[in-house]
Order: sequence, then C-alpha cells, then structure tokens
Amino acid sequence: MKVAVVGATGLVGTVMLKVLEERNFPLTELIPVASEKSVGKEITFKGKKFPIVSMDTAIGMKPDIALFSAGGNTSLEHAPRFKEAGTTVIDNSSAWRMDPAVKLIVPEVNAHELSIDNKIIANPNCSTIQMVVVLKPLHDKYKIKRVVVSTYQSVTGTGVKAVEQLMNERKGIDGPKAYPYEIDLNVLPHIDVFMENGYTKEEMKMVKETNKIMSDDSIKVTATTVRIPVMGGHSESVNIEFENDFDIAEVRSILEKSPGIIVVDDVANLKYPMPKDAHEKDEVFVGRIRRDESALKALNLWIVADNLRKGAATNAVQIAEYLIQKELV
Ligand code: 2RA
Repeated sequence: MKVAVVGATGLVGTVMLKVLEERNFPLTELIPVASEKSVGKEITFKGKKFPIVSMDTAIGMKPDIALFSAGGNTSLEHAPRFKEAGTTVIDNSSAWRMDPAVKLIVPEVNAHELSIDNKIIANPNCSTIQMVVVLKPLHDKYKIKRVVVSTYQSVTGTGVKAVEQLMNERKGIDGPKAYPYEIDLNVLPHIDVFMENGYTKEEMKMVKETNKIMSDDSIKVTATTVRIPVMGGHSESVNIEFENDFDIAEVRSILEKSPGIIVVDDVANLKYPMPKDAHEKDEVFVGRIRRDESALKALNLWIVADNLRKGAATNAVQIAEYLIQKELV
C-alpha cells in the first residue's frame, strides 16, 4: 500500500506518521508531502529516512491512499488531483465535510457507509469525533432527542503557534500570538470565527457534523466551544435527552462494551477522565456518568480524548485500515 501524508511536517501530520508507525500500518511506500520550503528535507519513519516531496511529485507517484492535514484550501485544490490519479483521499480539514457527495466518517459510528466509489473521505472535527463515538451506542439503545455540549478544548487544536503562545506566557516572555487575548490562566469562549447566528464556526461544526455522521437530523444539538490552556486533549460536558428512559447501570455497561470507549467513572476514588491521562491515547474516555435530576430521561457525561489522535490522526488511519480490511482501496 503506497501512502502519502500531505502536511507531513504539521502538528497532525506528524501524529499521523507516528500512528501509522505504532499501528504497523501495511504500507509498502511512504510519501511525505509538505510545502515547497520543506521539499528535500527528510523525515524518519520506522528507522528509515524519507525525502519530503512536492504535491506534483506525490501525485505522479500515484499513492493508493493520501492522508491530508494541510488546511482546507490545499485540500480543495489538490484532493481532486489525487482522486484523478486514482488515489483515495482521507482529509482532516473541514473542506469536504458537509459536501453531500462526501462521506464524513467515524469508524465506530458509520464506517459501513463507505464504498469503493468514495475517493475523497472527510475526517470530522476533533470535538465532534469524540462526542459521536459515545452518542452512537446510546442513540441505538435509547434514541437521542437533544444534546447540549460545552467543550474545553486544548490549544493543540489551534496549532503550533498557540502552543508557543501558551508556553511563552507561562515563562512571562512575549512572542507570536495565536489568540486575541492571553490564554494562560484564562479561557476563551471563541473557537474559529463568529457566525451570523452568534455561534462560532466550531460550534456549528459540532451541530451539523453530528447530524450527518449519525444520519439523523432529528437529533437537536447545541454547543458552546471554549479554548482552555491545556495540552493533552479536549474535554466535553455533554447532556443528553432521550426519547426512552434508561438505567444508569445499563448505560455504563453499554459504554464499557462499546468500541473505542474506556469508562473511567469511580468518583468515590476520584477516578474520572482528564486530558493528562488521555494524552497520546487513541480511545475516548467517559466518566461522571449520572442522571440529570433536573429533567426526565436525561443524562450527564464527561468525555475526554486526545484531539490530535482520536480527534484527527488516529481516526483518519482507522478509516484507511477499514478501507483495506474491506478491500475498498
Ligand atoms: C480546534 N477543533 O480545536 C478545532 C480544529 N482542530 O481548534
């Protein structure tokens, strides 16, 4: 399997390479792709050095799969070129996610939708991925009416510049700014741009992507997404209202048996999911499982995952693994 990683030197691209290595992905040739300024440099993969090549060179090499994490504009311009060359593209940007002709995939939820005809596949937004992994088994059992989610998102979701801003502020030194305000000892209720309806683009991604991935527009979703000064991953407080009532012990049992989920829920011993524990892990961690006593048939959960792994790189690699397993590529 010839695999291109487009954006190989970026935060997510670097993690994609790490995940491919860790999971011993069945690749026969690796094609790292980055901007012109990086062409000619080398990356090390499984102890071997690989030269970074240009987009045109990579397309000419006709990879079987191209994992993209290089921004929406790059993906809009070049993903169709890879598709023309016979490559299946799995794109981490938001460019294709809401295109009705493009599948938006979280393997634990809707990998079954994939077919050999899907040559551009969209990887959902990190904050959406970790939430729908948990919603899916509960929706199947109790049918979800409404979801209210508040997120607490790592600066790594913004990128290297944001991490540098946080670390510089910690050291009391000036430097490049990724945010309009200080992020250290602060929180910003503002991720991406504000829309006409007063929501941010990040919040509307969670709303629209959830309905598309769950294939159910009847699920009402509202979101408040917040940036916080942490590194290890995104955390989410999720309130779910169901059509049908539930038993807490059964909810816990369903989640414990669901793919990709680890339940950490023992408050008597102060056991609950935290970004520090989710960091560099591929699972979605769920805790603080409790009935919402203010409403009928409603549940509160706390969901944590590494946004660079399950929220981006690992989910994309898992899609690629599924395509190979089902001989769709
Ligand atoms: C963020 N989910 O956290 C967005 C994009 N990675 O900034």
